[in-house]
Amino acid sequence: MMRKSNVSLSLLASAIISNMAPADYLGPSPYLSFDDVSAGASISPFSDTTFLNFYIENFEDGNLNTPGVTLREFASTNITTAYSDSVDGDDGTIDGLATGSTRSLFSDFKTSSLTFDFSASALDGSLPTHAGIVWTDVGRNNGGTPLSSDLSENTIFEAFDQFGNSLGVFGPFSLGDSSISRTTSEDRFIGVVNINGISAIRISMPGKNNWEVDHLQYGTVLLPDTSSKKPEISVKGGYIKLDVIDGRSPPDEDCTATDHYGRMIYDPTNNALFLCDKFGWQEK
Ligand SMILES: [Ca+2]
Ligand SMILES: [Ca+2]
Ligand SMILES: [Ca+2]
Ligand SMILES: [Ca+2]
Repeated sequence: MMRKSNVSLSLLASAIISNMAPADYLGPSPYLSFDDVSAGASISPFSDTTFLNFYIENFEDGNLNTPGVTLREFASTNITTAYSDSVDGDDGTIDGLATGSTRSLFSDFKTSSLTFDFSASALDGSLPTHAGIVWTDVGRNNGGTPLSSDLSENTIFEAFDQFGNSLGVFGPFSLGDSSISRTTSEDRFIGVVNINGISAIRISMPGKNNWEVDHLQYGTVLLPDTSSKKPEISVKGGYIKLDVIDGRSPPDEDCTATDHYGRMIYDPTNNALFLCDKFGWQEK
């Protein structure tokens, strides 16, 4: 599923990124749905944010195919539905379980990290300012219910800025329950906000190869113009043309008040430019 809210592409041009605030990591927080009211507080911290663009990949179509993101490692959605551990609400009901054919992204006994790289060119020209993912399950390596040691300080999160530099390692956190049967009260959102852009996020379970995530979500906010830019007038392909006054000076009374300062007029007979300042008309 793709979800997109697009305010205006033209607004993007006015987004000036000048604030150098550091990244803010979010979570881990309970997550049963992106914004279903019946999930109470267990929703995305991004659900109230206004974005220029925003996407959620819930893996229900079996693919990672929202725009502007690729997965660095190999992973799969082909986990049997007896164990596939989706976000609760993807089956339509917030009931403590991910039921039916709902899907997640599975490490497939191959990887202990999942790194999502973002591409600005596919996202209206800007990297995401907000990105997160929902951790949904861990089992024992190569299959079975987790050992108690599998549930302790097992998960870390890391985001990377617009240059690819790490914004710091977040965690480790102790996530998971003793079940691999699609329970959802264990599910946790982890995310990051970095207004200068996020080039990648990585969620890792070091040493683990049997774990799942869901609801990859990312978007870009329109930032207020806090720069010191001055208004300018420019004329492209033409001329700025002053009024003319022929062979005489402009009237003194037209250059007496402070809001007259800066007035100009041209005298072609004497080839003179008159500029009004606090001393009156000055001939240039
Ligand atoms: Ca799902
Ligand atoms: Ca459910
Ligand atoms: Ca779960
Ligand atoms: Ca579990």
